[in-house]
Amino acid sequence: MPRPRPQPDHSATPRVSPLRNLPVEFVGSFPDPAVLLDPALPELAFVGRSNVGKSSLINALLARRRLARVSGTPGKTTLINVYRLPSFYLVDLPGYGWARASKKARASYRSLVRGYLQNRTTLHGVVWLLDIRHPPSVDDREMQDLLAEAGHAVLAVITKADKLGLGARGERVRALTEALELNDDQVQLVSSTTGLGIADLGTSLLAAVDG
Ligand SMILES: Nc1nc2c(ncn2[C@@H]2O[C@H](COP(=O)(O)OP(=O)(O)OP(=O)(O)O)[C@@H](O)[C@H]2O)c(=O)[nH]1
Ligand SMILES: [Mg+2]
Repeated sequence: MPRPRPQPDHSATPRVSPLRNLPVEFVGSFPDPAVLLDPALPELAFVGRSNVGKSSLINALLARRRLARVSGTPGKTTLINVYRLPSFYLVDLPGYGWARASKKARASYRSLVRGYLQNRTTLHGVVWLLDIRHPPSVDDREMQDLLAEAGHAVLAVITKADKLGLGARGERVRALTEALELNDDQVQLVSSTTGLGIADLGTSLLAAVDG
């Protein structure tokens, strides 16, 4: 039987991220969730399990290849990394759920991320990343509770779409949306590798800091 020919992935046709032409500057890496940023501007925080693709997504949104450090080794980032755009900050929080982390490292992670998400008055929205291939983990559930408690606007971003075929993608997005009790308009599918969804996400982020 002839095998079906691979179809071009039209859904991945890149449009341009509106963040790509904005000047951006790395502000620094901070251990203190109460760090004062000068000037005080709205912040958008990126959270998700280690290796989910946070740093890759920040690079894709800003169209900078190596601004945020992408690591093959999970659990390396234990600090809050801050990037300044003209009218807001992007904040790359350390990833959770690194299996080999020590008890002490986990506790310090928790207090850093909790402290940041619970007390930050300049935080305008949270971008919560989930890998398309995995059901929500125990740590994802803990983050879900923390986000609900903190009451921030949350945009769930499902990452690494390119790892699955088109049919499987739709199914996984539906399953994750349902499992995490999200609204459809809170969910954005992306691939930092192909550019899928990056322009739409950039548009949503700009709206979140402007609104
Ligand atoms: N195929 C594919 N791989 C990706 C994508 N995004 C990230 N990756 C890969 O996933 C791995 C982890 O990516 P990072 O961006 O470092 O993930 P992170 O969430 O910042 O990880 P930590 O900083 O350790 O929490 C790297 O090997 C990336 O190249 C994607 O959209 N598609
Ligand atoms: Mg990272």
